[in-house]
Amino acid sequence: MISVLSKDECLEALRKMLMIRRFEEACIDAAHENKVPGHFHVYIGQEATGVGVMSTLDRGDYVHSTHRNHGHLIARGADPNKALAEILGKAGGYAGGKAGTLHGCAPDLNFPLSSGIVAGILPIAVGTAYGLRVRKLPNVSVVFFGDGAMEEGAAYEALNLAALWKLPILFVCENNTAEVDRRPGGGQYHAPNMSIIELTDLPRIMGITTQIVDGLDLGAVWTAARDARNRAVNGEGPTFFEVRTHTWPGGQWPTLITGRTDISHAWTNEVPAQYEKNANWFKRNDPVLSVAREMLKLGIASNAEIEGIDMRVRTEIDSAVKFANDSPFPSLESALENVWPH
Ligand SMILES: Cc1ncc(C[n+]2csc(CCOP(=O)(O)OP(=O)(O)O)c2C)c(N)n1
Ligand SMILES: [Mg+2]
Repeated sequence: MISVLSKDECLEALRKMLMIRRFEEACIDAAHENKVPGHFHVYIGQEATGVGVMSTLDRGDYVHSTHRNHGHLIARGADPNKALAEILGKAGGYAGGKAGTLHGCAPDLNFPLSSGIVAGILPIAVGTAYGLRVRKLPNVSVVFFGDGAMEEGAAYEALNLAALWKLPILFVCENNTAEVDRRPGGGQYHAPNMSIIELTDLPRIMGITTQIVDGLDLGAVWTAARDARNRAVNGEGPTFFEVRTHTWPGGQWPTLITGRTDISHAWTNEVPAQYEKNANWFKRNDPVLSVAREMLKLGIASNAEIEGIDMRVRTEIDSAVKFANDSPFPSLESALENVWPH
């Protein structure tokens, strides 16, 4: 329930969620104009997770992500100009255009890196948590990763050490295939090779606190993350969340199969005729529309206020697109900067 947040927190959370949605739509546009080198992964459908978790964090906490990092960056407060420029490989990006989409980062926000290697980021995030412990800092390390990471050995080593040393870390496993049936080994997860039914069973037997959270419910994500952060800074060790969201019908390669988000669908409940076969997405599975509906129902914001937020977000993203397009590609000489001979 969103009512666990104050009115201002709700408005800010919706703004961030819309910012992610509009940012990703801009990335898709850029891809169709052949401006994005390589492929990329959008965060559409998972906005309440990144925003809910990030809203509970302190500036001193550290965030780590995966190949699907755009939403985490924006939720953490990254500058959309620099984030988009980075994705387009431009010099104005956070890493001067060298990191691209797969290694999204915002070092000034304690978001040091993302890893495109499935589960590769978990041991790094555990290292960060260990560093916080050694330095006796009252902060946490947070790591976002997909359900597919649970197939990888690196995930088990990371979970094991975090549990053994009771490290201050939040493992946020984003299962973006909540709609599928669960049968061991039956291809039920996005990455289909798990022999278990519940992803939380594994960390639980290691002694890690676990929770399954509905990724459409911003309030539930926020409450779970706040409690986990409190436990972690009080020395009570890690928490593992499985946050369940529904697969965005845009699929593997982003096409706007559900169209550009029309925020008025939150109150018209309309499913445009051309998207009828994805009606569930509009009615139930889109976290942006769900949160807007919840805010309307509780009287936290009016239609006009929500439209106003969206309008301001769209203006901001339009300038990010201009900034990224205008930014030059990195110079040839910069290829030799930030590299170490060995
Ligand atoms: C070690 C490794 N194996 C395979 C891949 C190729 N790969 C990229 S994304 C992906 C699926 C990951 O699924 P999941 O972790 O659930 O994340 P999602 O894309 O669903 O957010 C795979 C297999 C990779 N990047 N790294
Ligand atoms: Mg997945």
